[in-house]
Amino acid sequence: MKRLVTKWKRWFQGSDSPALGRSPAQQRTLDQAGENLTLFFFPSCPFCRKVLREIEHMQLTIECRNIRQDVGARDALKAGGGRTTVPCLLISEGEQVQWLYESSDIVRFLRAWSASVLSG
Ligand SMILES: N[C@@H](CCC(=O)N[C@@H](CS)C(=O)NCC(=O)O)C(=O)O
Repeated sequence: MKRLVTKWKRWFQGSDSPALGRSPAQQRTLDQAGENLTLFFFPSCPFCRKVLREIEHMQLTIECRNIRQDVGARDALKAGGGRTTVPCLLISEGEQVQWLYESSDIVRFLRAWSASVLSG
């Protein structure tokens, strides 16, 4: 849902991410790479809001699953990550998955990840 909202907003605003100096092709590359990332969160969590603000600011398209609304998401987080603490970023690279907890680590990862994706 969040992914759709972000895409719709970008379409409505009529451009990709001019403030970030990205071309439409770069934005598409980033959106595609973002399919390997999933954020587990709930809206009233301040640490989650910090990460969501960063995602919005960087105009990333990442699936965000609200564990308070989606029992399947909560169960997936518990089963995969080992606990239900949020925020948690699921990073999938082929067969390998990493469950990254800690909001500051997630923000640091997202900044480095987007720079790396865009640098090819
Ligand atoms: N130091 C962590 C704090 C995360 C945290 O305390 N999250 C709370 C929600 S605001 C939580 O998930 N608590 C429930 C639990 O740990 O199971 C961060 O910066 O991400």
